[in-house]
Amino acid sequence: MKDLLARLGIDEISSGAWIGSRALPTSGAVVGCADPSTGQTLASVRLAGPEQLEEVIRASQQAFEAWRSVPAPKRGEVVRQMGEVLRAHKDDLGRLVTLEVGKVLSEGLGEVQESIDMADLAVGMSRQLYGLSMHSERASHRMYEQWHPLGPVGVITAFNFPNAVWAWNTMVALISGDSVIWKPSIKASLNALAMHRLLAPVAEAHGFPGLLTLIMGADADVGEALIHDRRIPLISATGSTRMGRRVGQVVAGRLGRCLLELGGNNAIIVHKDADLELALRGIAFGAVGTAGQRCTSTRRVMLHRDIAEGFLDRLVALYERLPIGDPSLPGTLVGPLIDALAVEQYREAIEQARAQGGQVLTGAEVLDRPGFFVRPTIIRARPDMPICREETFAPILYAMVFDELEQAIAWNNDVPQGLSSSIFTDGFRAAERFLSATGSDCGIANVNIGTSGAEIGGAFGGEKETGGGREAGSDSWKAYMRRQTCTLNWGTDLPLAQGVSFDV
Ligand code: UN1
Repeated sequence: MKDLLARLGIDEISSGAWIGSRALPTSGAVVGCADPSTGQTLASVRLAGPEQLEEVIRASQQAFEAWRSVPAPKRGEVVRQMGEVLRAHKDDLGRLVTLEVGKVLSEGLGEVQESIDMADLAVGMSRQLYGLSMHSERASHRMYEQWHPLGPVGVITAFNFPNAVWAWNTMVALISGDSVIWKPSIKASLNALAMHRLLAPVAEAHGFPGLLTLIMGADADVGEALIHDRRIPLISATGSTRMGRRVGQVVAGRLGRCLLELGGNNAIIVHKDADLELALRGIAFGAVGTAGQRCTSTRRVMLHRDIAEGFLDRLVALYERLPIGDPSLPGTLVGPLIDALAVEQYREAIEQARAQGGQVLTGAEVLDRPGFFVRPTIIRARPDMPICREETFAPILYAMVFDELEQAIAWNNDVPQGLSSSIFTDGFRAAERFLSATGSDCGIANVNIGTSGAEIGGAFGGEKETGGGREAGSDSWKAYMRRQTCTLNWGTDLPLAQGVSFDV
């Protein structure tokens, strides 16, 4: 463990503020970063305050002013080199994800792969920042739109994807010509430090030390100052709906832009004609993978009455066989929750579910061992139970039984969140019904695939209280750029649009 941290440049106490490879002196509280499998402190960070943030914003702005004039494909080349650095360190970075946030190793490595994929995708995008051209209504006029760099982007990330969610934003922001200020979750500081210390030197080697900056500090001062700052035209925030609501309100108050990726309450519908083997595996990965701590984790499952009871028995049996334990060991499928607070929230949600009439079918147990391990839980529930409308970041699955597909679709949509959704069916009609305009209201809708584990090529995000943002693939790059509509007159007359005459 010590070797791993040393290889990744993580000291016993690191600064909480970085401009390129330069650590700023900080004087805030020293916060320990713990291994959730043992509760032991791995290393610490001395938090930054508003003064360091000011320095970081200035450096970021300065970097932006030069970087925006670098041709986009050349910016792509810098991002390509970052991808190469990630490839070379994939194993160490994946292990660090496992060590600090408790993902099983295959998921830790998968997360770094997601960042590598983002770098590759962004390199391609850097040659495709296309605009449209339109026909002007005026003779000898041409109209088109083009996309320009936006400015320093504030990227706020959550603990659960401490590597990839930053990459979704940063790789695309960089090829778009923006600089990036990263404010990670304090619960995943070491991952942020490792990524920053590996990739900032790549930008620095090209003459842009302020292109990547990192600030770790308390939400009350550093976080608030960051979202209020008018020099930062875009804040991209991933995390709880409560956090996103605050960010959204503050940024809207200064008429800035927000890209929000917030809570989910994702459901899988298992229709009577489903391939039940696939459904079992899809639900298990969705509900139990990452110990239920993905925004895309499956939280609700709706089973057609014809298959419900037999299917639930099999699901319970599968849950009871799941290997729980040290996430770095091969074979483990369920690692720990992130911290004691998460365990408390798991306990509370189960208590509320019981009080609201839910029946625990399996799980509902905090393991008596060091670290923050809990047993994946299935609760027979009714869709109108208030707890089923909330996102609890833990492996708790609410199971409901439906008679008609219409009912299941209505339940799928009847929650405040709108991130991901799935149906398992071999029926063309049911699948298309689910995907139709009056079907799932979520940003992601899958057939015969679980709710989590999206590929980066698509635009990722959701509706309603999930915040409406779209990140990663497709045309998500547009959020990181400003659109300019240009009309050019190459004639010798000055006709006005809409037939207006103004003869002077
Ligand atoms: C998140 O939990 O914030 O689709 C992101 C998935 C991952 C991303 C999850 N690719 O589950």
